[in-house]
Amino acid sequence: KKGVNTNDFFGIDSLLNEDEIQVRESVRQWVEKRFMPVINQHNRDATFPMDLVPELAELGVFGANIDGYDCAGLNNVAYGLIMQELERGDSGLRSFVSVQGALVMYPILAYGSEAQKDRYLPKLAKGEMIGCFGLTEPDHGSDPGGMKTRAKRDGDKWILNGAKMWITNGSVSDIAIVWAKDEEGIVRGFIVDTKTPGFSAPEMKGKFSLRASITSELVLDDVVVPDDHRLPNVEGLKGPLGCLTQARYGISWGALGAAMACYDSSVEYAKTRIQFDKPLGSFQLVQVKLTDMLNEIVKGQLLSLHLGRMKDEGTYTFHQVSLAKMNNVNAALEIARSARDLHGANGITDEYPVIRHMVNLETVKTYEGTHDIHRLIVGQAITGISAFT
Ligand code: TGC
Ligand code: FAD
Repeated sequence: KKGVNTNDFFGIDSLLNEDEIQVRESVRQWVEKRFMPVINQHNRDATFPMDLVPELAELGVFGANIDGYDCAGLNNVAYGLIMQELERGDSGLRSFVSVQGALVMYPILAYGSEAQKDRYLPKLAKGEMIGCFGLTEPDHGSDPGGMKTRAKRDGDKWILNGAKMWITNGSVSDIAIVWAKDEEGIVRGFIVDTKTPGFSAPEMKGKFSLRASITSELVLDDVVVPDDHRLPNVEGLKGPLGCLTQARYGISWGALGAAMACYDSSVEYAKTRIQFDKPLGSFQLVQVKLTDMLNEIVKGQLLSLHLGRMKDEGTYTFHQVSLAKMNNVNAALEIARSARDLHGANGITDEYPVIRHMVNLETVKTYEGTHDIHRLIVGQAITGISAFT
């Protein structure tokens, strides 16, 4: 007997327009054809396939929800579907694209001068320039407001000193968006050319998660930055936090892509792996596992889709984004763990994608605000009381 097609179990495609579906399919096909054949080797070697950057740019995925500046100008649902399909491949691939778009292009678009937008956005869209986002520090992760990195004004220049840690793409970037406090303690954003003397970005080694992604420290030792490289239109912590809202939105979709890859592999495995003379999928406990996976995927899709529509209308809040990131990443991690279990011993090898997604999702649960930080952000929305101060 055949089961029903669970690719779109809840008919959610009927809520998407043709353009959205087409974008999703073209990115899915690209990931399948160009990325899947190389991901295992990159994951083993702890490298990112930089040679694919021009093709990603050609696909239009960098800053895809930005209008103008050679960007694709897609709506936020199409953008989310891109994140989903990239992370169906690997969280490191989605990370590369979401840092470039949500954490580098977005702050330039939202807080930059016209000259900065003209100078950087088209090159970032075409992948001719790569950027990173430096907020986290060795001693300040969940509490970026405590950052120690300093920017001291010196005429029409600023002198930056400090260190950032866990910075995606730091070692392969041409520019870094660096957040630092000025002498009055006001957080400001700077576009730092990574070739500037005093700037270095040593790669961090030894990761067991997000291996196919470059993670670096940023060291700033008397780095001189002209004032026209400061982002003029924002000050305070809401600057970097506003960027995180963009990236967290994309992650809420992306995590579902990783979950779908684990679910698809599990369905196939359950149908073909025979134990006790029967396919695994005939056992009730295994069916329940598959049902729980599909259940969470469908709920997460509806959450992100509605959030995307509200984002397009401009009616969403960052608390809603926190809830979606929190829920979908947690669900994806549970799905990946369950899928790993269902694959038995095979589930610990990279012949199947599940263990790679599972360990990647441990990072996704931590970065862009940990699961518990998002619970507290929502808790603050509920009670009106901050658990942080
Ligand atoms: P708090 O007083 O709550 O807020 C300061 C100001 O910011 C505003 N705000 C936001 N604005 C936009 N979006 C958000 N998500 C915002 N959250 C807060 C807030 O309204 C306030 O504005 P104003 O006008 O009153 O000044 O600040 P707090 O210090 O108490 O913050 C606490 C907390 C926990 C919410 C915040 O610091 C936080 O989110 N912590 C988590 C840190 C984090 O997510 N770091 C991520 C680093 S980047 C990264 O991980 C990239 S991974 C990329 C990849 O590879 O994909
Ligand atoms: P901590 O803040 O030390 O948290 C440790 C634990 O304590 C967590 O469980 C947390 O939930 C809990 N905790 C903390 N505060 C509270 C509280 N008030 N109440 C209850 N529990 C609490 N950052 C960037 O700026 N740019 C990047 O590109 C970037 N890329 C990353 C890539 C990778 C692979 C990783 C792993 C991280 C990356 N990060 C990046 C950093 C990431 O955002 C931080 O790791 C994250 O914000 C958490 O900070 P932390 O690791 O210092 O953990």
